[in-house]
Amino acid sequence: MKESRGAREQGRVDFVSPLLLRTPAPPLLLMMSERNIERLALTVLVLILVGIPLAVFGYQYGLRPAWSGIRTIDVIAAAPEAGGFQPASIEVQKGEKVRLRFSVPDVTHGVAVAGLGVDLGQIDPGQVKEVEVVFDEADVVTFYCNTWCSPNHWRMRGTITVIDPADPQAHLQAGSGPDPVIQSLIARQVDIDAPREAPVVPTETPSSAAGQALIEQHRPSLPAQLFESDWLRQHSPAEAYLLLEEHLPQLTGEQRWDIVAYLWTAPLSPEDRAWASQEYAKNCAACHGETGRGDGPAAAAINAQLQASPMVSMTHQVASFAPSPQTMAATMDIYYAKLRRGGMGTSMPSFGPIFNEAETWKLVYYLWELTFTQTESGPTSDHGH
Ligand code: HEC
Ligand SMILES: [Cu+2]
Repeated sequence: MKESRGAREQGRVDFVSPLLLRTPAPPLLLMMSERNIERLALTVLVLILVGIPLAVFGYQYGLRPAWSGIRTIDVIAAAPEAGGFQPASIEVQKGEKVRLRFSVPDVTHGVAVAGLGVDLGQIDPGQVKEVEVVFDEADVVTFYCNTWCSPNHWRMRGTITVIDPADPQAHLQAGSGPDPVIQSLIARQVDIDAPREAPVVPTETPSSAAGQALIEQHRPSLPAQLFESDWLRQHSPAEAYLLLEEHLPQLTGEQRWDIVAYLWTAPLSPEDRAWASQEYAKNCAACHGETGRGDGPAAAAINAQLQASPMVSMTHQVASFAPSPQTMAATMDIYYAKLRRGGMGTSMPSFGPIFNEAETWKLVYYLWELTFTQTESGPTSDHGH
């Protein structure tokens, strides 16, 4: 009996078809035993199953980066309990183009890079998203998750250190100068965590449109401070209300609140409102609620934690921006400072590394819009009407 070559190498003959013996030049496959055909089939299958992904992988991670000349930095984006961003600190050179590629193993996250306007949107488990970026300045830039992913969500941050080879210390100085607003609060000895209680609170939803008309009508007798942005940032709505009471005793309480509502919501332009409402929805609403009433889905758990904590002197719950003795005694610069610094062990995150000064102001103005556009029947006051 004639043995096929493959079979002899295996040292045994399994089966040879009688047909084979008569075929003068049998094709390779037909010359093999059935067992070896199985082996070949298996090899081909393994090649397909492993080889193709390997080729794709090799292309993505080996060839493509090498061809494009762009360094690819792979970052796993996992919830903080599962390790957060890995790696969480990245170093790049000033002017270097890098590809940041985020993959998500656990739950949906959102990835944004502060200061660059880069927002990759939501990334679902198993999905990969990437962005090519160039950093022009020596700096320390924060990248962060902007989709609520876990109770520790706001800890999900990482940094990109941009090193200038010509000045390797430059990134250490970048953006670390004192914030003039916070300096001014300190100089005026304003404790941003202290309890606040305004003597006056609106009882109806004020109308900023009516306020604007009243301002035009009474312009000559209105105190000049109300048109100075520094004064407005450093004083509370209640203080403005009382100032109006002093200068324009003929107005009703409601009319004074209309004027205050106009002054506190006027700084926000339509474009800024669009930006701020988007960022608010992504970064704040989970705690503060969609309309700023302190009732976001994450609020209950945080409130329970705050109430149980002996450390917190002032706030025992997620802030509501509804008109109240607390909000009517708040100032724009207190909100600004809270946003930049964060709370003191209260779960209010620090947004200093994420939003720059101008962006922080937009968010602050937006909060006042939330305050003055819908009044919930809050505490009433004898000054109110
Ligand atoms: C993880 C929950 C959480 C998120 C997210 C969050 N906050 Fe807060 N925030 C709190 C808590 C709790 C307080 C109250 C304690 C405090 O003032 O530190 C607070 C307080 C504040 C205050 C101070 C209010 C006052 O009366 O002094 C401001 C302003 C504020 N948040 C704005 C924001 C903005 C804007 C965002 C989004 C960019 C945001 N917060 C995101 C939990 C959160
Ligand atoms: Cu998250």
